[in-house]
Amino acid sequence: MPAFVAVDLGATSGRVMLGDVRGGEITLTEVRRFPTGPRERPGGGLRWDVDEMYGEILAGLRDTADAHPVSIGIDSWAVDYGLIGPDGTLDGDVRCYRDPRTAGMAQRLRESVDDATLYRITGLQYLPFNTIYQLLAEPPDRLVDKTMLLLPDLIGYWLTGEQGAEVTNASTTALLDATTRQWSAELLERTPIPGTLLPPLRLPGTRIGEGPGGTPVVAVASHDTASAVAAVPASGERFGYISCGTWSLVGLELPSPVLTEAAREANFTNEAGIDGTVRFLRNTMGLWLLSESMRVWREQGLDMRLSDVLAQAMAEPAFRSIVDPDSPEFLPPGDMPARIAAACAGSGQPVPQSPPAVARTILESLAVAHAASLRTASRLSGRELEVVHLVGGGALNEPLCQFTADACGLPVLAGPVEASALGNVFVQARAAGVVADAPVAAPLARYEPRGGTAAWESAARRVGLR
Ligand code: LFR
Repeated sequence: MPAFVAVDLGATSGRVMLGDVRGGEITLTEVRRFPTGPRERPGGGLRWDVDEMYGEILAGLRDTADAHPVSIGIDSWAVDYGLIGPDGTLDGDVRCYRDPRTAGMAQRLRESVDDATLYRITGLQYLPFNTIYQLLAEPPDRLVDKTMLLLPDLIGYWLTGEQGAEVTNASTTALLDATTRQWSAELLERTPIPGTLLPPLRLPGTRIGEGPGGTPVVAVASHDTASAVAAVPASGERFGYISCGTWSLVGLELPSPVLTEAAREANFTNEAGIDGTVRFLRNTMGLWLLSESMRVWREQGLDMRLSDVLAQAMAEPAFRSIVDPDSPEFLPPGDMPARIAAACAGSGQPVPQSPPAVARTILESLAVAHAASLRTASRLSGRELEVVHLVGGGALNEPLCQFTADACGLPVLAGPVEASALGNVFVQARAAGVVADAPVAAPLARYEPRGGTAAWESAARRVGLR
C-alpha cells in the first residue's frame, strides 16, 4: 500500500501524518504533533521557532521511515518567510505575521503603487501582513544578496538543499501576478524589493529533491488553505467553503480571478489553487478569537474545558452582542476578552460578562462573518450556492457549524478535519500516479439551517458586515 508523508504546519500545532492510499482512498494517521505557536523575542518581535519545528519534523520523518514513504510534502500557513544568505544559511528570525512591524507599510507602498494597480496585478485582499508589507518593513540592506523562502519552501530547502517558491503560497505574497502566475516585474520595478530575492517558481506536484533516507520531497499545494480547498469533498460547482481553524477562509473555487473594483472594495482575495484554480475568498479572523480567549482565561485561573465553555455559551441569550471579527485590534496576541468587551461597549451593546457570554458573542460573530463573505462571494462571482463545506478543525465545533448554517440559510457539511494534510497527500499521490481524483471524505455531520436568516442579517448590519 503506497504511503505518503504530509508535514502540515498550523499556527498552533504542527503535524507529521502518514497517508496510506488504498483503492483511491486516503487514510491519515498522525505520527507526531508538536506546538508551533509564535514567541516574543524581547526587543526582537514575534517570531516562529523554526529550529525547534525543524527538529520535530525530522523526528516525525524518522518515525515514518518504516512505512517506506513514496514522498514527503510540506504545507503551512502563508506569507511568512526566512531570508537565506549567500552562504546558504538562514539570516535572522522567521517573523510572525501577527507582529505589528508592518504598521504604516501600506501607506509607504501607496507612494509608488496605488491600491487599484496593486489589486489589478495581484488580486490579493489587503491584509497588513501580506509578504510585500513585511519585506518593506525590513531594513533595505537586509534584502541585498538574500533569497526569500516561504516557510514550506524553507523546510523543503533544509531537507533537500534545493531552493524555490511553490506557486500557491507565492500567490499570498502580493508579488505574484494573479493572471500570469509569474513574479510581477512591474511590482519589482516600482518597489525597493530586489528581484534577486525571489527564487524560481514551482508548481504543486513537482519534485523538489531528495530528502532524508533518499525519500523524494515533492512540492504540494504548500499554502495550507490551498491544500485544504483541494480536499473539499464537493461535487458540482455550486458550493462555498470555509476552511476553518485559526483563520476562517471563506469563499469559492473559480476557474479565473475576479479582479474587479467591486471585488477590491469587498476586500476579496484571488489566491492560486491547484490546476489553475482560483481561491476567491476573504480572510476572517476565525477561531483565533476563541483560542486566544481560552489562553487568557486559563492564565487568569479559569479551569474549564473548551467543550464546557461552548456548552454553556449555548445557554446564553441569542444575539446579545455582535462584533466584527476582522477588526484590526483582534489580530495581535493579547487579552481578547477585554478587546471584545471594549468593542461591544464601543458599539453600544451589552458587555459580555462571563467566558460563556464572550464565547457566544464570538460564535455568533463568526457565523455572521461567514455568511456575509459567502453572500458577497456569490454576488461578485455570479455563482449561486446550494451548500457550504466547512473543513478543518472548526468542523468539530458544533455550535459554530450550526450557527453558520443558520446564518447562511444553507446546509453545512462539516469535515474533513485534517483537510490540509489530506490535500497535501492527494497532490503527492497524484504526482506519483497513484490516484487521479480529489479525495472524497464522508462528512462528519450535516447541519440544516433552522428558520430564516433575517435575525442574522440584522446582526450583521449592527456591525456593518456585508
Ligand atoms: C491559514 C492561513 C491563511 C493565511 C494565514 C496567514 O492557516 O494560511 O490562509 O491568510 O494563515 O498566513
